[in-house]
Amino acid sequence: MSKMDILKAPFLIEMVRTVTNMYNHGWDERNGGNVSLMLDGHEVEKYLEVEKVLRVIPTGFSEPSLDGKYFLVTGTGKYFKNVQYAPDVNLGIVRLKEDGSNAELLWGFTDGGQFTSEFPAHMMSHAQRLKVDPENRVVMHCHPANLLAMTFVHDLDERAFTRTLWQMCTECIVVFPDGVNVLPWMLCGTNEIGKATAEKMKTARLCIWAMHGVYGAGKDLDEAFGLVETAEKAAEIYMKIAHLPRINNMTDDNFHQLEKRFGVKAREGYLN
Ligand code: 2HA
Ligand code: ZN
Repeated sequence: MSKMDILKAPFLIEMVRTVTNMYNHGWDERNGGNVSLMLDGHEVEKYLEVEKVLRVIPTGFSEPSLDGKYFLVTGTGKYFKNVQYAPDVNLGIVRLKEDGSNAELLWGFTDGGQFTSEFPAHMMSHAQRLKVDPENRVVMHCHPANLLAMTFVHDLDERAFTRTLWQMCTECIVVFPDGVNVLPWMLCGTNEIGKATAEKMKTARLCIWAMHGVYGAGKDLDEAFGLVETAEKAAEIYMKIAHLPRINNMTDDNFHQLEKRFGVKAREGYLN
């Protein structure tokens, strides 16, 4: 059966649009940031001969629950700025095998490149999110300036950090009632930060990497993007007001009203 043009695949178009938008928001300078989207094997088969493996790339970790899963992922050293002009160079489609210790390249990375250096953090986060939310498909990492700035001047305690963000925009508690988790500074690109990030993904879809950036997860690219966008907006407001006298505040009573109105439940113990 002849295959359809993968450049017209809705998942590919959406990925290109999303990383372009992330770049345009200033979240992904140079080669900063990385995104992975889990694909349905049957969907991939419409576009690719899935038996045709171009290369096998060792991953350096084991994640048995993802064995056989397909991912569209951004490449290491690649600039989000350039993805729209050369998706086949800057993106790749891989299928994990041998308990996730190897990745079969099925499409992309045509210059001989490979997936993001943060592949361990992405895959471990996917595995963890799928345990708590079977609908999860996306893990997104980027460097939004205000969230990053906030990690220099705000207590990194997760409850305190979350409550501050919630207080900055009415909609925050509705968009991320599970709050944000925070990792202290750690060396990026390692299995250690991958494991630590995945552990944080048990209880929230957002994980801040102090002095580095943020991880977001969601059921699709829009949801993950919107999550990061909302948290970053809140951080922006915080950075505008943190040094000014505070005259008005959102209260815990306001939060309880929002919970009721929008049918969300704030993270256990995070409201007074
Ligand atoms: O270079 O953002 O964390 C991509 C990154 C590493
Ligand atoms: Zn980064």
